[in-house]
Amino acid sequence: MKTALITGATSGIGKATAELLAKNNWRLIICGRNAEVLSQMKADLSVTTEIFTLNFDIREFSQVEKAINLIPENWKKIDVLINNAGNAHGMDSLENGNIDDWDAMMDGNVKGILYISKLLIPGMKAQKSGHIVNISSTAARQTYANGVVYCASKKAVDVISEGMRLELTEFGIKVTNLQPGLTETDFSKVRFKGDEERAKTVYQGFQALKPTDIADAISYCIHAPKHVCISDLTIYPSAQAESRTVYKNA
Ligand code: 8X3
Repeated sequence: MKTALITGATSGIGKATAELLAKNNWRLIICGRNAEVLSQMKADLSVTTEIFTLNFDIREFSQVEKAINLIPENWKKIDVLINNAGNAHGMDSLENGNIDDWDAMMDGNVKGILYISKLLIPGMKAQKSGHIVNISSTAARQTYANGVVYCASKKAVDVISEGMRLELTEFGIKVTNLQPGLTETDFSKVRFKGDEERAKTVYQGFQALKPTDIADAISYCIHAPKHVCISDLTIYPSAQAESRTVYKNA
């Protein structure tokens, strides 16, 4: 039975991925900031598989380190790390940008991936196998006005994925960089600080991706044969060609 560690597992793409992998017989270490949701998920998913939960904020290295140190011996062989945690905060021009929003995006989307990967890579290298799946975004492919810092944080994920591949391929570790387009989760609600009406406008008039669509893609990548590495994967809703138009009036 293989083990996957999923960050940001309590909602959206992370939760859908945990649910799918649990069904497919993976043991899961599910991580997130919401202790209540984590324990509910543990109760629900333990019916089908073994679940270990880690409650921490990925933006704080000391918390990440403390959490990783809590992983028991019999859970230490991690086959797949899914770096899913991340969010957009605010939608502003650079001159009007909120510094706390910028810090939250850089700390969560960029440094969070670095922190947890730094701590788990040694184990993967020692076992000479592993797979790291980094959830980037189509925002890394095309910058849009008023989302520049978010786009930059996701561009950084692309670069980190490429760098990981350069450093880890020789150790039998695969790296997948996955760029989802508009996916209907709490993403826009968080970006617009709880403004549900504004969040809904982003997904109006077309069928956005569902978190389960991305979970399916992650599952495809991590179930590929040993000699196959899906290195980069971009997924748009069929109705989306780019993001600039979508966010022009958001
Ligand atoms: C999510 C995709 O286009 O909303 O990262 O930035 S987009």
